[in-house]
Amino acid sequence: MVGKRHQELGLTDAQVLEMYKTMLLARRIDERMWLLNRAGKIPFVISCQGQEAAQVGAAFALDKNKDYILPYYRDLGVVLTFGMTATEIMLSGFAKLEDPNSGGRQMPGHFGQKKNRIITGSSPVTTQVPHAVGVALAGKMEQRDLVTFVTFGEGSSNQGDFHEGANFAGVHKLPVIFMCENNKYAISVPLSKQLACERVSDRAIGYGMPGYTVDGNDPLEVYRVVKAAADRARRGEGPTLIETVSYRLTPHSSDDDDRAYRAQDEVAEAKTKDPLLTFCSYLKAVGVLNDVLEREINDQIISVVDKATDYAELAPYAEPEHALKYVYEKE
Ligand SMILES: Cc1ncc(C[n+]2csc(CCOP(=O)(O)OP(=O)(O)O)c2C)c(N)n1
Ligand SMILES: [Mg+2]
Repeated sequence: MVGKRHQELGLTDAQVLEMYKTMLLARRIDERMWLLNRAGKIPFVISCQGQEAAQVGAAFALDKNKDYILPYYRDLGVVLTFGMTATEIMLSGFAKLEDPNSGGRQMPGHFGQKKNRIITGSSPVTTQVPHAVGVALAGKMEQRDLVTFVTFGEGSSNQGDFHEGANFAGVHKLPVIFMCENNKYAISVPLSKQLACERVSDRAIGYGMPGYTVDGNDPLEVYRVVKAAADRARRGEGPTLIETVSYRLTPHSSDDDDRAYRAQDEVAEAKTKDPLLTFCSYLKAVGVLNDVLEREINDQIISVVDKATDYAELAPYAEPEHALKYVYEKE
C-alpha cells in the first residue's frame, strides 16, 4: 500500500472520495453535453475534460462560505464544488428560464450564481482577472475575511487584463489567487507559439508575487499549492500565481475540429494520464476506493445526470419579453 499523501495534507478519506465524486460528476455532465449537442438538442459545449483535477483540487482548498470565485468557461469542476448543481448546469445547456447563470441568455460556460459567490464572467477572455482584483481590493478595504480565486487559460495569460490585474494585486498585496489552467493549446495555437518564457508562472516575479507550476493532473498537488496561497492571502501577504499543467482532452469546443492542428496520437498519449484514471488508481492503492464502490459511485452519478437532463429538457423557455429584463431600469 502506498503512503497516504492526502493525510499528510490534512485531508480525510471522506474528503478525497468527495473530490473524486465531484471530478467524476463534472466529467459525466460534460460527456452528456457532447451527446446532447451531437443529437441537436443543445447548441454548444466547452469542456472541462482533462482539467477536473486542477479545478476540484483547487476549489476544495478554498473556503466555500467566504471566498469569491471568478471561474472561466471550462471550470465545471470549480462551480460544482462551490454548490452549483448538475440540474443547474443542464438548465444552462438547454438555455432555459430557470438557468441560474443567465436565465438562458448566455452560452454555457458563462458561470454566475450570487448565492454561491460565483461572479459572472464575460465572453472576452481574461476580463474576470481585473474583476477578481477589484473584489479583493473591496474585501481588503472593508476588512473582510475573503480570498478571490480567478482562473484563465495560458493563452489568455497574454492578454493585458492579466498583466494589469496581477500588477495591481502585487502592488497592493491583495488576497487574490491567480490560477492559470495550462492545457497546452489556445484553440489551434500550441503552447510553443504562445509564450516566449518557459512557464506562465515565470511571470509572477514581474508582479512581486510567488509563482508555482504544478501537475494539473494531480488534485492533491493542486490542493496543496492553492491552500498555501489561500493561507498566505488571509495573512495579508498578497497574491500568488499558480500554473496547473494538464491537457485539453477534447477539441476546443463543440464547434472545433482538432484533427486540423494536432496529431491524434498526442491526444491518445494524454489520455493515458487522464486525471480521473490516475486519481482513481491512487484512491484504490490507499484503500479508499475499490471496484465495487467505483461502479456504485458511477451509477449514482449517471442517475443524477439523467435526472438533470430530463428536468432541463422539459423545463420551460423564457417568454420572449424576458430578453428585456435587466436591460432597462424598470422591468
Ligand atoms: C479577448 C478575446 N479574444 C479572443 C477570444 C476568442 N477565444 C475564445 S477562447 C480562446 C482561446 C483561449 O485559450 P486559453 O486561454 O489557453 O484557454 P483554453 O480554451 O485553452 O482553456 C480564444 C482565442 C475571446 N473570447 N476573447
Ligand atoms: Mg489553453
